[in-house]
Amino acid sequence: MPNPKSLAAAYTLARERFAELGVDTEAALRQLEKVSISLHCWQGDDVGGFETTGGTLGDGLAVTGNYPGKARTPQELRADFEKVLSLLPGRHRLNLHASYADVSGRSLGRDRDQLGPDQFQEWIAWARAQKIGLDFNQTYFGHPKVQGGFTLTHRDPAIRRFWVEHGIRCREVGAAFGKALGTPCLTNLWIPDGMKDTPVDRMGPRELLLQSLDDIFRPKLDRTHNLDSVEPKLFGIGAESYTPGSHEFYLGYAVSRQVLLTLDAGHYHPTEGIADKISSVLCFLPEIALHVSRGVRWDSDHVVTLTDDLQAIAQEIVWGNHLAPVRLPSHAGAPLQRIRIGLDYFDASINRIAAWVIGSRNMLRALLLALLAPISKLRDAEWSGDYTARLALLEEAKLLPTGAVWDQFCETQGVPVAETWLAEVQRHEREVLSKR
Ligand code: RNT
Ligand code: ZN
Repeated sequence: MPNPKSLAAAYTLARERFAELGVDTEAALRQLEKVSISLHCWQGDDVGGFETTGGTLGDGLAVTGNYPGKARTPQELRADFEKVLSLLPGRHRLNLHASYADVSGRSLGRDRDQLGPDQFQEWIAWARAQKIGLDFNQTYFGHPKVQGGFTLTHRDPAIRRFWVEHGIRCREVGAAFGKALGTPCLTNLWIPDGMKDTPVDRMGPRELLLQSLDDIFRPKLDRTHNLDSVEPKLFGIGAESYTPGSHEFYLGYAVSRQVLLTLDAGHYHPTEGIADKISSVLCFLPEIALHVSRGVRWDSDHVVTLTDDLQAIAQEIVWGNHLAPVRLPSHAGAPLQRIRIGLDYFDASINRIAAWVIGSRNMLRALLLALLAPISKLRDAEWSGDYTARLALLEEAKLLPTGAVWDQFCETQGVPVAETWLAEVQRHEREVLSKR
């Protein structure tokens, strides 16, 4: 257990040190406190969901590991998530998938093309009680109608229609979430469609996808309730050679239709990061979303760790001034949250609650590191062409006492400081998870 007196002393010294560099740690913590990350429900049960349609995971997604104690019901998943929230500073959101419809009763027998807000009433009531917002995703995997790996690009119009209906129904669910909870729901669309080997027709499936998407987005919904997003991916398991929904495809789609684009850190070639894409895309789109993930060798969706890639993403968000909502001259009305941060990974080889907590705390820590960087000095150096000073300061900043500021943040937010959250997760594992 860290000694509270030492923590307080460490923070005082850290605050002084940062002040010497022109950085106000108190202001940084006030900004960090307002950050709301959309936490992915699917870390809690290995992307299983609660349907009974007979599909199994696959379709480009793979979860490895069989650590005991996974959530088997909506009740267990909600309880686990509450535990996660209790270990994180700040107020965050939950990101649901359509396959997590709460089927206790009413919705039995409803297929994905018939879902509606009714199948999510328990989630809405719970989110309201927790005072958190919900985000949503269409589920285009783990279902018998994902045939040959095709959904919205299937050659059979009846299959495409089924999935178009699903797309529309989910947008309606998203709007119901947003309306009920008073915070817009991001409804994010990703499909697994693709080909294992070299196609001879690359255009055909893309034309079908374009048509299907236009059909899905045709019904106009109130943007204060629902925001639509599309998520590109360059490859997947069993789709190594061709993906109709590539980056260029969806970039063009998002810009021309003014929907959001979701950049997933694992969806590009292994050395290609998403950090540098953010400012490019924001020149053409008012708002985007992120799926912060960690691919190891491929889009393996490992728990987010405090890597250079993660820090580069956080720096773009913070140094680009995208942490808080802003008013854009081109957009009248309410200020826009230009970047919505979400997490996307699933590790079943370790305690799933710990996996959630580690990744979420790392996202916050990466933001804190960026908030505490001596950015005005760095900008001065860059703008005056002094790249020696820029490099020197960037490297010196890496060992500044950020940890003491993070501990202070956890302490004042009333959540476990430093590694002490782990003991709580271990206790919970002994008392709850191990009995499942
Ligand atoms: C898949 C996409 C997608 C999913 C989730 C479950 O490659 O990243 O976002 O991970 O929707
Ligand atoms: Zn993703």
